[in-house]
Amino acid sequence: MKNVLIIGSTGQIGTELTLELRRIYNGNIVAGYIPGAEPKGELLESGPSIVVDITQDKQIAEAVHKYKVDTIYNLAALLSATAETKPQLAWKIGMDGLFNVLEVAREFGCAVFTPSSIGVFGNNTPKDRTPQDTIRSPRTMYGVTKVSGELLSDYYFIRFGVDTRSVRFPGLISHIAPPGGGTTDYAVDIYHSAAKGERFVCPIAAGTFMDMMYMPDALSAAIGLMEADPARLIHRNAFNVTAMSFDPEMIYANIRKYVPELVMDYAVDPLRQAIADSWPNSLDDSCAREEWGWNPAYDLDAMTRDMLTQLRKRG
Ligand code: AKB
Repeated sequence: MKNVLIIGSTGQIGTELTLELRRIYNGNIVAGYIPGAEPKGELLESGPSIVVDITQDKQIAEAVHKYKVDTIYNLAALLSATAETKPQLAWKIGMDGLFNVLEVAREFGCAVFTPSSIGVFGNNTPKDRTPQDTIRSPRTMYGVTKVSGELLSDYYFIRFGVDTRSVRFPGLISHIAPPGGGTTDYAVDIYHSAAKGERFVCPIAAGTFMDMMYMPDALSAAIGLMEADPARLIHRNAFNVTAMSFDPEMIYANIRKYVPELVMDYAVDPLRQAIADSWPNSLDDSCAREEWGWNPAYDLDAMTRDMLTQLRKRG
């Protein structure tokens, strides 16, 4: 029996993670949301929900106390491109919010999962098969908050024994909730264009490789790490994880196997391109594989087939 609070339960990861946790555990799986982003449909009907603004420490503490929460999934964040346009808000949510979560976790003895990102890496990080332990000096506010978040989470583990764990997610691709404001969003948008029979205008230049992952694998990473035997964990905040690496031409060619009429043009967005250029081409995720058995199920082709099937079903 687990009692879990998901902060940011109506976002890209939270929408699916909350439902998946409700399928697995029979405790309270509580959907935390901010006013204006209320849960709807199955997410609303399948379990409890409560207003939790991550910048309000009392709201987090009240939810944890009320539902006897033992694990917090902290999914509140602005993605990379949005964070560059609102850096102050990105810090407030990413860092002040994380501090609030960690303090509540310390007080109530909760484990905490906070996603990190390939955004922790910067221009001077090795680009290919980027190692687990390497230079992390990003020049984006998103990256700065993610590196600081990794350090703060490790600090709370070492200093206070709070069971903090994290993965560095690559671009996440899903047919359910949209990402909104990320650098890797093009890899979601192209599937929507393909399924609707529309021309796709790509904001990222050909030849720009980034790591990516299909949402079912992202859920299994988040849950698998939180279920892992702590005695096996040499690292905690945060593990490199990846499932595939591609550039716009590769995903376009793969989708055209199933939608030959898809047309793609480029209109490169300088902000997103600069961020993408500073991120790795591909990650080495061998530590996650060795320490807790990370093993993704979807490659590019399997993801394409499932994305197109799901989007077509919806019409
Ligand atoms: C983004 O593009 O900002 C995110 C990420 C890779 O962290 N999808």
